[in-house]
Amino acid sequence: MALNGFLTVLVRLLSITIVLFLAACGGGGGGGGDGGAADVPSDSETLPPAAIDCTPLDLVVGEVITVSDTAQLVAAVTAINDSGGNRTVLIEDGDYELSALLHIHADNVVIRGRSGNRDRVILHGQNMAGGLSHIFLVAASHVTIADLSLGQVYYHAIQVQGENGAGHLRVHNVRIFDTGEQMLKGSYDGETGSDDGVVECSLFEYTQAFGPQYYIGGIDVHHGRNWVVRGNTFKNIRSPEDRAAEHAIHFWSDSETPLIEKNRIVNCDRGIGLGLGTRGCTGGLIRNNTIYGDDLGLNSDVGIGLETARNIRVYNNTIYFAHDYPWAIEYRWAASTGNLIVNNLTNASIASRDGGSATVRRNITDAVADWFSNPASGDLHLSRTINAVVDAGEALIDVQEDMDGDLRPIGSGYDIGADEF
Ligand SMILES: [Ca+2]
Ligand SMILES: [Ca+2]
Repeated sequence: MALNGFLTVLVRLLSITIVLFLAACGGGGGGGGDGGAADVPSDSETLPPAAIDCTPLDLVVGEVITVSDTAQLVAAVTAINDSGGNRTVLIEDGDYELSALLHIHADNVVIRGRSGNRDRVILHGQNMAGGLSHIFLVAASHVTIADLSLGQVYYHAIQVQGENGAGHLRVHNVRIFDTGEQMLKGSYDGETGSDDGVVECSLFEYTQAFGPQYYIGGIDVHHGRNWVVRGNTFKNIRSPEDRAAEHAIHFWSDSETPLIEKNRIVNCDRGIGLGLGTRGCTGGLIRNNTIYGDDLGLNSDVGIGLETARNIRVYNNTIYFAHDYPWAIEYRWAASTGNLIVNNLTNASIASRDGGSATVRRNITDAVADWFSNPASGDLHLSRTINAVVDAGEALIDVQEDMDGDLRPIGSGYDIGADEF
């Protein structure tokens, strides 16, 4: 067993080396699209595949403070700030209604539910129309929030303030629900944003079929670099008004190199966005995500949108619309260049708009519902062997796994879309 595992890894490494060698020699790739080989992004090495461990976090930093009511929680955060950080707060199961936000401005802090069951540790305000503005306002580095639920606020459940030096936020196994604006906000001052965030294994949802207004979104980061967003679910982030909501996952205002993988997006107006208008994003990898939209949205919009986006890789995503928005993936504006869109499975077009350019190949854009296990619930696993899809993709060094963490075959036999069948 151990030897087999070792040999598998060895064979993989050798194969990767060969693929890299071939790529370096210009041996990879078919034709098509309006980009060129010179535009191929070169930062593959910085984004290795990584297994996602969604079990409750077993992380402690410094002294541990355990709290079991709101007053103790507020006092613990004050004590952490006063002591200069390096502390852990463990929150017992319970309902914690806050009347003021929790402002964290000391570094190296862990705040997490003690039981590990996020549904049993609920920090909340009054409602989306008033009362509490945030749960957490983070102006510090290396703050971890895990294993709890956050909701019922006027603005954001978490705001990480790049303008105040915040970076290395980690959000793990958190449920965020019913916020008046974007659920997790990364803010900036025009120059300095928050970098190196990790958001994983979390659920972002409105508990009703629509949010409270159009100015809502899931993760909304301005000017952030090197974020990782993986293994999350986003539901019902959509506008009740005649204007679309922001994306479930959105990096813009000169963000750089996000890794967005294995997320499931269901019934959100817009799925994943890199850039918007002239406020762009450079670098980044979007792989193995699934996006489903039913026909109830009032403003159903793009699945993956690249705007003023450069050198983005969009690989092996599956997008199915039950609504009639025409473009599953779009790359928009003349400033969008060097993008690579390969092995995606959709039932709507992949299209340039307003002069955007990309290399587009090996995608399928005419999927039908019964190819998928249970599209109405957002489950876009393949239901059976679809000949057009299975073993029909291009082997990609950046996509060694699928949405489930199953290894993809070496060299050839890649399936198109997020699920290796
Ligand atoms: Ca296969
Ligand atoms: Ca699979």
